[in-house]
Amino acid sequence: MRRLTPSQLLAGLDRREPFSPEIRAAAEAIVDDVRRRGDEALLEYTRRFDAPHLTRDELVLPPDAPARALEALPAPLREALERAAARIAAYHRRFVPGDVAWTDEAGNRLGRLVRPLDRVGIYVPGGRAAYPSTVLMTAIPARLVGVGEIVLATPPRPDGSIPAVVLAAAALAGVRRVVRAGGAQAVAALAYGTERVPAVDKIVGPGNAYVTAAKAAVAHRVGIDALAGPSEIVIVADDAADPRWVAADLLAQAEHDPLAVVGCLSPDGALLDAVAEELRRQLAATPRAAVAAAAVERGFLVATASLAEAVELANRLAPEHLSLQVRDPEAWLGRVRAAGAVFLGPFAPVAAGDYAAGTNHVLPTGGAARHQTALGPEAFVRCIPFFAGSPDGVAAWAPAARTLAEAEGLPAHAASIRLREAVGSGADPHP
Ligand code: HSO
Ligand code: ZN
Repeated sequence: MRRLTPSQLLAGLDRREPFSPEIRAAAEAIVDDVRRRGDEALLEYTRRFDAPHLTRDELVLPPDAPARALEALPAPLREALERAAARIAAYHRRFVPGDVAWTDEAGNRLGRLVRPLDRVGIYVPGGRAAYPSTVLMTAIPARLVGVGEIVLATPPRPDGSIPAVVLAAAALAGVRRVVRAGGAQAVAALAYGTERVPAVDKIVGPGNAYVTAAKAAVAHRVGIDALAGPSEIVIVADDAADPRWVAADLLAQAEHDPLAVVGCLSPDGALLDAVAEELRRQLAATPRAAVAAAAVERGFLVATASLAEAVELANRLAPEHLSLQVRDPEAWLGRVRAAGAVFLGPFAPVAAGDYAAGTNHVLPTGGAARHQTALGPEAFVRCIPFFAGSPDGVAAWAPAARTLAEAEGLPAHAASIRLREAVGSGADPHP
């Protein structure tokens, strides 16, 4: 870990672009190709990058595959998925938006309809890891608002298979259509549709740089969630924090990615020393040391003048995960202005939120928490404003609207308004 002062930390914030120009070009070429050649291109790329012997008919799994995987899953794993799913659903249910309508003082009706998206694509990363938790985090909020269909895309393993635990999570979350494809080719198929893959309205879920670049390339056509970068954790700690627990939480984030951003801010220099020592110890013993070491090396320990300064610094970073391991975390919560998600106290490790606390783990990274929100039910709806005027209500809006139309030099606007004013006042609108 690097020891930095607060100003060094802010000056050296090397928040990288989520993808390089080379990756952008490669992803765009794949997107174009899949757009033009459909399943044929999708299959070619899937064979080249993931499963060499996959056939065209295997691109999409039979609709009962998730349910069968769930049936066959060992009970402890099934129960863990069910427990996590129940907690995620219970959390997100509270944020399901609904229609709002009212009548103003003049008798006009106003409001906003909320309608679920028809079809959503969720991208679940593959590679060496399997992320059933990401299936739950993306599909459950979509289901809660009534999305018509969820299409899951995930890269197959070399033998063409999809991990059973991913399929089982899909079944629990109500997903029946699973596409065996990943990378930019999967994003393109979801965005444009192919013979076997239906086009969706929005694509969500984290992926590697190619996936992210492909999402950016199709963003004019479908909705996308945040452009995900490497995982991040910032821990604000005081002398009440246990350095072993702080180090463990830093390491848990570091094992995601050599580029993960991990850091601890504290007014207590002795605590920072202890965290550094613990990290060395735990890193030596952790199975994923090869991945974690790089992130830890680039990580930061920052001594601040006060706890208030540490929290303020965290706001400036707007990290994906903010962990407050301080004496009275709730008292500091009010000062948090920008973070993907906040974890309070020693018994709220970020890993709780990764799986089963209930909060979502698809969170804005790279400082996007300054303007973006964790994935949730709101991400899967359209909000449609409506206005229903009445003759008596015209006086409340028409003079102001007509005056502004005239000021903008739009006489046809003004004329359309005047017709309504004439009825409202009882004068003949067609003299
Ligand atoms: N910490 C990751 C989510 C995750 N962790 C999935 C384990 N599985 C999000 O930054
Ligand atoms: Zn994680």
